[in-house]
Amino acid sequence: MDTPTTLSALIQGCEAEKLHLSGAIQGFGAMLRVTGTAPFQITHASANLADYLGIPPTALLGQDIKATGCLNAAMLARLGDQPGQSLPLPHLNQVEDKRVDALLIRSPDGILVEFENSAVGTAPVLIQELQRPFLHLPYADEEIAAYHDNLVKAFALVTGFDRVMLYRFHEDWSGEVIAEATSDALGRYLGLRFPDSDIPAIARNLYLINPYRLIPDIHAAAVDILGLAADPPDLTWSNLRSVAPVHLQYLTHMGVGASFSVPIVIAGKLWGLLACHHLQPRGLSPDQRQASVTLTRAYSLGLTSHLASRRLQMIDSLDRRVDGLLERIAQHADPLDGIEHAAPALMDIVSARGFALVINDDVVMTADTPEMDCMSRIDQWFLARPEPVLASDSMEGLLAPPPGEPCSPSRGILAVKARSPRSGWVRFYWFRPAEAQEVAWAGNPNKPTVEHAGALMLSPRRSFEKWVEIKTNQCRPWNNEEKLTASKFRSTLLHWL
Ligand code: BLA
Repeated sequence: MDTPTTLSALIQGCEAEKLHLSGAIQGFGAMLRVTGTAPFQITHASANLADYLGIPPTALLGQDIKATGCLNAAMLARLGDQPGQSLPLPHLNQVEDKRVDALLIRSPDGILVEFENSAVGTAPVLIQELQRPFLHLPYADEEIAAYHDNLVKAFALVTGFDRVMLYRFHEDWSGEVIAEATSDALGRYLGLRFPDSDIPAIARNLYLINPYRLIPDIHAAAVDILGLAADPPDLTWSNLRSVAPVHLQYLTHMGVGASFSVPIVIAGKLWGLLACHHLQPRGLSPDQRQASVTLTRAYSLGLTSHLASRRLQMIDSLDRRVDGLLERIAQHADPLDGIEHAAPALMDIVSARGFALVINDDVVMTADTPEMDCMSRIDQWFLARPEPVLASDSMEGLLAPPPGEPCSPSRGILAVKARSPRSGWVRFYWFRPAEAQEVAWAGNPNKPTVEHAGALMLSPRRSFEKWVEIKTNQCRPWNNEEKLTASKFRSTLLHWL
């Protein structure tokens, strides 16, 4: 294979990593893989099995499940047959007075059996009490910050981790810490941004399947899974799956000893994460993990209701504003005349600083717009594009910009076209000038590489200190509400044309 020479090639390589076929687990448990139907044969066993069952893995490979001494076919037969379904079997007898919890997990290629030492002496989590703040659904925007804070505080109580962060994904999959519970002595990540490559798509996709990811000791050696055949078992649904080395390096650079994260999924999409760090190694009992997942689900219900009501309010006010505006324009006998009069209001609805309307070869331009020659090139180009609504924070940032010399490259554009039976395509353009944008990153996001023996290698950045990027070649980003306004403007316009 060629050695990758660019950052994007390196990241692509990382995205191709098969996390679920690592062939190893973390040492806070042991694992067996058995074939899916009775008689259940053990095909794989982790090298540390003796620490949990008192039996070496080689003594079990190829044997029937009852050779474990604590599991039998009837227990395994109770497991559901959909991939990902699981069945806990707590407190199985092990050697002498020690006990293990087993978890059966249905996998596409068999059943995974995960063993962990039963938690002893841990106080039960008082979930009712902790859940109470989430029964009060946040409605107003002012309430939402407190709602986020309640979650990180409840997590800190349940997990005892040194730092609990609520991490929210942006549209481009970079993310931002929007609430944090930690002590000042540790420094804060609150308000800082992290690039999308910190949590690649392969890792994000696993969050849609698994309710949490626990890494109790980042320095613990991974434990190999031994098998009758060489093919590794599918660990997609495993809680014990070993950790990608690049991520262990990342956590080392952050000074973390243990990590625990729980996804927040809204309408089937990953919205954010609870990311918890402990400086020393730290495990969590099944009770603590379950309580964390339950709290996150309660919180997600309130968050969903808040987001839905905000969206409804927004659509409602947007409807009224767009209708009002088009009515004003229609009062004029000549719509072009009407547009000229309504131009300030037209710019206002999406906070633009320039506006242009093109019907056939007639152009009306107001305030801060590109030069006429540039405008007509942009117009020709947009006419040929398939999308009826287009938004970009810079002309340069467009996927397929107008051909030829770039004109007005750093100006932001929001464009809409609608077909009129009489005049053909009617094109509306809103513009915003470039404006310096500050983004406070946790470390320089452009530095995830090192050179080693002349080759470029991916290595998570070493510093997570605040690093401010100043973007000068784009406008203040068009937000969702403004993009929706443009779409709404177009659909209302279609009724009028
Ligand atoms: C996984 N990266 C992760 C995970 C998190 C982060 C939360 C899930 C595993 C876990 O819970 O620890 C990132 N953690 C963060 C971020 C914060 C945090 C952003 O606390 C901020 C508050 N990582 C890199 C690079 C690559 C990479 C350059 O920095 C490669 C392109 C990969 N990250 C990477 C991989 C995983 C990962 C492969 C999956 C690890 C696994 O599950 O085995």
